[in-house]
Amino acid sequence: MSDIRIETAGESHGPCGTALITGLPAGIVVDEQFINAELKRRQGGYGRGGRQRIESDHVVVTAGVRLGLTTGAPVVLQVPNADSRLDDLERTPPMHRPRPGHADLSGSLKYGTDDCRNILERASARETAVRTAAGALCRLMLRELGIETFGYLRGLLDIDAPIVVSGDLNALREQRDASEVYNPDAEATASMIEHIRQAKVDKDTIGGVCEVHVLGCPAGLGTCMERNHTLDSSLAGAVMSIQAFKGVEIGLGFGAPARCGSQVHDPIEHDGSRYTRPTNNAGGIEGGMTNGMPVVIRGAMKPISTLLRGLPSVDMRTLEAQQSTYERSDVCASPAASVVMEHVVASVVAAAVCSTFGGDTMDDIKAAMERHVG
Ligand code: EPS
Repeated sequence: MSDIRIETAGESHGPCGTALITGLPAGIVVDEQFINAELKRRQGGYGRGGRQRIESDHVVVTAGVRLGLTTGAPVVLQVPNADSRLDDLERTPPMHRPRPGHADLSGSLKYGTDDCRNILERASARETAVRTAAGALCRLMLRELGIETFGYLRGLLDIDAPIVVSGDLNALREQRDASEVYNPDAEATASMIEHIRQAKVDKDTIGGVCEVHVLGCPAGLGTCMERNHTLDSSLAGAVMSIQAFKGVEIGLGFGAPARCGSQVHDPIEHDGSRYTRPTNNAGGIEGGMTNGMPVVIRGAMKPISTLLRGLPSVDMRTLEAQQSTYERSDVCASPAASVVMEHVVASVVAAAVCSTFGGDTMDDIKAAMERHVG
């Protein structure tokens, strides 16, 4: 039984981000163009800062792939940083005034220093570039198995603009990608852009709610046997690991306790060939396992903690009250976070597929899935 694991390394202004992916089956077609297109999408979105004009993210595959196919060996992916300057003390000086909300203070206390630079470099959301690349490789695997993901920015501040994810997924993707905030709805897009523009004027920042749908999952991914391996706990843990994410919901999520059971649980029907549900309040997961309906998961991203006007803080050398340091940053990175979340979710689903149907090769997995579905 294979067990996909992804580890990353790299600093925001180091030479590159690196992902080590173990447990992938042999035979995944590694379409680098697809991975690069997703990296480009992650760089976009209204509200991004100056860094994205410097970077031109692309993947470099350095292990585990031969002649365009995974070999079953550990895969190493890298995303180079154009803005590499970690040891240049003039351009990357020590930082002593931690930003409330960032890892600066906790990390500096943990590692016994009053220079927040080491921790902020590693905590930076730049790391999500290589995590997206790893997730895109997992998506390539899922696609071959008929499993598709779709992520978008559902809302921010007072805007909640859910969309129905069904029908022609490619047409919906085109609509989403034409939006500067990655929401297919034109009216919602305009309102979100206006909020972000105003935050920029106010020297403030904005978070958002990202939603990801996974379509085509067979029933039974995940488990209820070992509680720490339920699919919902794995998904929640992975989504919460994305920088600045503070909340996760599956299906109705925090809305479920506001309703009685008869208004929550999705009736079970059978159409002669398969079980169906007229509703999907469970978000496709019951008992820690997929139930055959689309998996629907939301993540709440807090506003970026780097504010142009700073926030009340303390200089760690003198312990005097000071405004936090301003480091170049984004006003809103939630559109990009929706891309990251889509790929993080894809990695978890790919791992669940491998542990449920796993073998050494894609052919093994396909055969096991056919037996299961058929
Ligand atoms: C980030 C700070 C900014 C963002 C960065 C996340 O980087 P810089 O300090 O170089 O301007 O641009 O995000 C990315 C680089 C990226 O590719 O997403 C932070 O402090 O988390």
